[in-house]
Amino acid sequence: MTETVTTDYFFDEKAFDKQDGAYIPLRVADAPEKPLNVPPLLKPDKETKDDVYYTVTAQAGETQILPGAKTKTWGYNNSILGKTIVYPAGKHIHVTLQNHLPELTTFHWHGLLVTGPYVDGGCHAPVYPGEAKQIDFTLNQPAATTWLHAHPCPSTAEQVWHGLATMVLVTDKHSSELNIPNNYGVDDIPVVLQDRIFHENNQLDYHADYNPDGVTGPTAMINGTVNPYFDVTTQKLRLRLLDGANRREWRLHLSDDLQFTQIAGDESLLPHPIKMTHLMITCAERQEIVIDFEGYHEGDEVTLFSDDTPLLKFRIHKFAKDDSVIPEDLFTVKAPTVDPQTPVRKVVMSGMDEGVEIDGKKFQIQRIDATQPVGKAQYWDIVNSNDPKQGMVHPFHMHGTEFLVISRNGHEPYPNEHGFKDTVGVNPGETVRILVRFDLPGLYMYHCHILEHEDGGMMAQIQAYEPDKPMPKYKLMDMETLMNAFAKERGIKPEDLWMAGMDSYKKLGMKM
Ligand SMILES: [Cu+2]
Repeated sequence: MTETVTTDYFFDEKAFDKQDGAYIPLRVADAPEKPLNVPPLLKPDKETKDDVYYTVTAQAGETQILPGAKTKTWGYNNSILGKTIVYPAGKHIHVTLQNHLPELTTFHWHGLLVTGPYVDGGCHAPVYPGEAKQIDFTLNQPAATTWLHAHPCPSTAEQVWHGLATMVLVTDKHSSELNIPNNYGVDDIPVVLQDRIFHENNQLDYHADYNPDGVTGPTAMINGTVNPYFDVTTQKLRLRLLDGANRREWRLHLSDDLQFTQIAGDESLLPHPIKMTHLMITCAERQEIVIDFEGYHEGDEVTLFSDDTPLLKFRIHKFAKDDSVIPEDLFTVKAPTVDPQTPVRKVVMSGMDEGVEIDGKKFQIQRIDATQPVGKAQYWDIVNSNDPKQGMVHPFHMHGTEFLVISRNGHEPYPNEHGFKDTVGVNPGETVRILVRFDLPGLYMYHCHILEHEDGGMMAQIQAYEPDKPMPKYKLMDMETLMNAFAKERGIKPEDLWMAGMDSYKKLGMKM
């Protein structure tokens, strides 16, 4: 086989976010370099042969991000972001969700195949301040880098901006036996890509920075660290990249145009490793890459960039020679078969700014937009109807399923899209066909993962049902209850409440 190395970003260059009005370019912060924060692993409360018990606490704190005053931030079992959670597939997992924040939140397991709308932690599953909830589940899915983030409507964007996002690693026997780096914190590290604006005294001010097309900031923050470096002590290093930004896409490449290898996407390893020099990641996507520092020596430095902005520096130390080869066969995708009678479902993401919609409608918390029988695969055509000249890439995300990317405008998907995914960037004017099967009955959300678009109504809900059983009725949240709770928690009248997504409905004269 001839070796192919991809040297472009796959995506249509004209659709990159640079052209959009909301876009703020990155620049290097005036702050000293600091070691990359590698979050510790969350320790289980208890573990037996078949069961694991965890407590996940959403809490407020202060974090030294920039020199001077600490920044008020939120996190999970930590002042910002969180501890990294490990869920072994097949074990019965029990989680206590505690809310020590001053306001309600939800705990959304982005990428876990768990039932909605409650365990999944979307907007129907609030945990109020001072309260705790218990959930439990068993994961039947391949090893993957997933994540936990807040998902309360219409305040997902603001709560994530404050820091509520952390990595959740699903592990299994197959992936742990492969010859790829998996020593957490040493040769296998999380890299959460985010950007922020810091105001007076290094504080965040989401309301001041609000933009309906997504909030960006000039300062890159990696795992909560500004101007980070990582001490490399092994020849090979695995990065678990997560675009945890509210709206920014990242166009990643290394100094010296150093080649790297992508081994995994959102929901699984890739069937085969893909060699590349450039990689674009859109909101909420995960890409795992392995960098080989062969040829570099103690004292050298390799830099990860987005466009021209350095994000993370790798300081090379002495390492043992590593001749291991990444296996050519990483993962076998078992694609579900589609009954030829099943029609193709079309989903249209339209609009920008306050006008964003799915299928011509804004999200309504009590409206179920679609149904699909459990176990029955269906093609979905995801259309981004934005003008190809001025539109945005909308990252389309689904809860409760892992899908396969079948085609882009009728052509082969990008080479690094052949594993299971839960989020796919759709170029303006493009139709992406995906293959969707739900294995668990429940109510699930699907939406654009630009968080301000999601809060602003570019979101819908689908009920996956068991065809031979009566349709379950779920107890759904209503906006009035949520708004009254937020107002009470903030000590203000409901009519004085400002929440990001509200603006988009108000501007169009609509009720949430
Ligand atoms: Cu969008």
